[in-house]
Order: sequence, then C-alpha cells, then structure tokens
Amino acid sequence: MDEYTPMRKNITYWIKIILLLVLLQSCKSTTTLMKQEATLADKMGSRQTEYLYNRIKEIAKVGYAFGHQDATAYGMGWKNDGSIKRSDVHDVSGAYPAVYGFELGHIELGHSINLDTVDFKLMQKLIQRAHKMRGIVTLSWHPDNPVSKKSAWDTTAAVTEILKGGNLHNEYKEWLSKLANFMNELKDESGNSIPVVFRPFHEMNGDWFWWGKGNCSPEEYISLWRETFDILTKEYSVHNMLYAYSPNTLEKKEDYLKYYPGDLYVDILGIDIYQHGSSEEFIEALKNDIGLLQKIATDKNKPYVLSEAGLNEIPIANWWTEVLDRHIAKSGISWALFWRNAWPNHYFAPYPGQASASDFILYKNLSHVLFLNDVKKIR
Ligand code: BMA
Repeated sequence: MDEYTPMRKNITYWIKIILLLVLLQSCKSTTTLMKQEATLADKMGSRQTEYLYNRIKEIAKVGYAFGHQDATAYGMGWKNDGSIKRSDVHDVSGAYPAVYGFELGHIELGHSINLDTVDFKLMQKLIQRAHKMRGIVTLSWHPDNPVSKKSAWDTTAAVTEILKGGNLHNEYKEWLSKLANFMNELKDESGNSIPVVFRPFHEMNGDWFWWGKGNCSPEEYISLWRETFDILTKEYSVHNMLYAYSPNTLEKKEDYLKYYPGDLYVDILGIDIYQHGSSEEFIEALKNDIGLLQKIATDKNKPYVLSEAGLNEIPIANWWTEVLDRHIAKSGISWALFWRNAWPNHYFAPYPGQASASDFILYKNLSHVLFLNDVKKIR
C-alpha cells in the first residue's frame, strides 16, 4: 500500500509553497513590467519616440539634463547663419547643453522664420544636429491669436472659435497641417523621423496667453489640447512627438491638474518656474511646486521636468550652484531648460565674462548635472 508518509506529506507541502512563491513572483514581475512599460500617449508613436521616452526616464536615475532654448541658433552678440557650431553655454563651459529647446511660433502662418527670427530651415538643421549628437529636442509653440491675428499674448477670446464646430476650426486645421509638415519632414540621416518633445499651450494657469486662465475655461483648454492631439496624430499622421504639459508656477496646489488633458494625452509633466523676485521666493516655489510635481508624476508613472526656468540677466554670482541646483538636485526631474539668450537685457544662460560664469563652470562639473557628453551615454 502506498502509504502517505509524514516525509512525503512534508515534500508535497514544500512543493506547494515553492509553486506558490513562483506564481507570486511572476505576478509581481508582470505588474512591474506593466508599470515600467507605460505606453505613449500617441499609440502609433514611432519606435524612436518610444526609445526617447525611455531615455528621458533613464536620465532621471542618474541626475538631470541641462537644457537651453535656442542654444545653437544665437547667443549674446552672435547669430547662426547656418555655418557655425556655437552656443553661449559651450563658450562659457566647454560643454554643449543636453536638451535643445526650439520655438515653432509662426510655423502656422507658413512663414520662413519663427517669431524670434529663427529660420525654420536652420532650425531643422540644428534639430538634426542635436539629435545626431544624442541630445534631446523640445519644441514650444506660441501660435498667434487665431481670431485677432495678433500675437500669442493677445488675449482676445479665441479657443471656442477653433474647436470643432467653431467658425475657425478649418483654419486651425490648416495651421496644424503646416506644423505637421514640419514634423513629418524632420528626418535623420537614415530617413527616420526625429522624435521630439512637443510642449504646446504652456503656462495656461497664467492669464497672458489666449489659451490661458480667464481667456478660456479649463474644459475648453482640455478640448483644445485633445483636438490638437487627435488632429496631429490621427489626421496628419505625426508620430514622432511626446506631449508635455507645463503650467506656470502655481498659485494654489490644485492648479496643477486644473487644465490637465488626461493621462492618455500627456507623456511628460512639466512646470515653468522663473525667479522674478527674491531667491527665497524662488526656492520656495521650486520646493513646493516640484515636490508636488514629483508626487503627481510618480503616481502617474510619467517623467517630469522643469520645462522652463531662469533668472533674467543672472546678476547673482553663485545662482547656479547655490540658488538653483541645491534645490532641484534630488528632485527626480529629467531636465531643466533655461530660456533664450535673446538680447542684453533678456538672457538666462551665461556667456563668457557674465557675472555667473565662474559659478556656471562649477555647476557644469557637478556629476548629477548632465550635459551633451553625459546624456550621450544614456541609452
Ligand atoms: C518669451 C520671450 C519672447 C519670445 C517668446 C517665444 O519668453 O523670450 O521674446 O518671443 O518667449 O520664444
């Protein structure tokens, strides 16, 4: 008789326990996998776009990338005519930024230069170069007011006019088709589309743009975002963009998600924080707003960034290391982008001889602040 001995009972018991543990482990790794492989907002997003998204997440594990708007297009006292490789940041520190911001304003009008006089053909070339060097490209867009035909800062009510059913909907689609053409023509040497981070309609919690607070309702803003996303991805087949949402410094915590178009329409969470007053106020905003951003983004499993920042004319000699970096170093952001070096009283990155230049070199040497040669290594 095959007796069920205590010894066999014991073995069966342990086999069951092991099987259970294996099962639990595989469930756990499936959920971790699902968490890690968050898909793109654009379900048809290219393989390269997905790769960019994963790199952006990887960067935050090492530090944060340094970015500069229009870095290679112009700087203090110089303008790129297409023949030079230059950047103020490089002139000062010997390193090129890791993140390159460019501006699409006036592409919608079919102009050959943007609202800041950067030639779109040159921009295309500079994006190709930044991408080839494994830098990251982010595009802002300050479209003119579609009703008044004045600038993005003209706050004449316009959003409902361009939404589906509005009088200017078709005109808005024409605008988007021009933006889409630019995106669809943005190719690398092998003919693959170059992936970028698109950051339209930013600072909507401020009242200075036609898409901002008081000039449209949060619901209208959300429709504007979603319709724009749908037209670009579904009608114009643009599949090389990650979408970044970026309010301005918050007045109230609740403001962050007030205009949020939804997890299915956003890949990256950002915030624009400038120092307009004292360093203390700025530090408070960095701590509070990035702290909140970190919580929201972690919960949504999305990367997050300081999408715009800066102190105009940087008159504080140790601003980079003591005011800025000390308060964002451990925040988990993937990058911090500083605004453009436009003219002598409107610049946000140092140039040789500028008051914060030597501190910037110390800042550049911090191991967690990543420039082009550092992000290059991140796969
Ligand atoms: C603003 C200023 C403007 C510029 C706009 C878009 O912050 O720098 O001069 O036109 O950004 O780049």
